[in-house]
Amino acid sequence: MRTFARFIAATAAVLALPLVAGAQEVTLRVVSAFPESSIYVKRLETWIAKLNEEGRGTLRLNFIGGPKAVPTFEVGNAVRTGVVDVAMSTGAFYTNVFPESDALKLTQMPIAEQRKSGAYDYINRLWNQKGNMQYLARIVEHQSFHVYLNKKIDKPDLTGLKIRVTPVYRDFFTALGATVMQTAPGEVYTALERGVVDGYGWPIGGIFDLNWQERTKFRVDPGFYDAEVSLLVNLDTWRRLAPAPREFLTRQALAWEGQNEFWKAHAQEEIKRQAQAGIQVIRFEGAAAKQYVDRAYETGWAGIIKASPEHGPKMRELLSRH
Ligand code: 173
Repeated sequence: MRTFARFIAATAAVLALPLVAGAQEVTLRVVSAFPESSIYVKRLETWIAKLNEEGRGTLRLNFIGGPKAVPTFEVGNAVRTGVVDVAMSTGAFYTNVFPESDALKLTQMPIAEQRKSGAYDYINRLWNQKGNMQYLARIVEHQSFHVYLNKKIDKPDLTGLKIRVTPVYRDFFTALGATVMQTAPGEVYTALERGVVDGYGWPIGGIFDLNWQERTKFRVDPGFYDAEVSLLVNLDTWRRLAPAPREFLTRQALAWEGQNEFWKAHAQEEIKRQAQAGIQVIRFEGAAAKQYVDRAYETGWAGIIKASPEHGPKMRELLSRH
């Protein structure tokens, strides 16, 4: 009996250990909604390696993998329910959790400014309430989106073209006359190869990561919006974290977010690389260019406001250049 009591006491102590501050290293499970060959995941892995090195005894991130572990459009729900603790994703991939997520593509000021203006706090409260997520850091910005095509156009009109989309581009490309088809990034190459689509939406950087340059003839300029990729943490996990690992994770995430100037240079390199790969630029100039970009924001915000009459207008006010 005494042995049994001791066994119970010992078991309880072991189970209680992670709750005791500083008692044990905490391990969190991380997934990516982007494929493992993408530059976003390369940077994620570099960040995790450094974090694990510096976080010995405090926090460890265990990278489970990309869409083979959790499919792209399921990652948001996996974070919401706590199936995973941390995810790298973009709002367009979890509109099935709450539709406001897709508004982050429409931000017209850097994340550093959003943190100062109160926009970040508004976003994070919404992500807490509607997604059961902590919006930890935005680790991609300064990357405009573009339409890439295999058929030539000479004005902003996609009538008769089938274009691969995510929610990012749906309203804009539809307004331009396109027939749209949604796929995860991992299915773009096959869709191009089989001629199922005549083009696709993607940021200025990253088309080489899955060899799409082999199946791309044109890029349309100018770009529009600003690609957003962020780190999300399940809110229960976040609240359960002891102060030391939570502060450590916050600091590491902010340090990564602070490196977003990288994306400006990367955009320039990718433009050169696309030209070298033979991708031609279809460029709208002057008033046509302005009209094109204005149309992108108008249709983008109209979509967000329609889906969220409650938060859409406030988000537009907080996230637009005035
Ligand atoms: O898959 C996509 O085209 C998409 O929505 C996206 C969003 C952010 C970065 C890269 C792609």
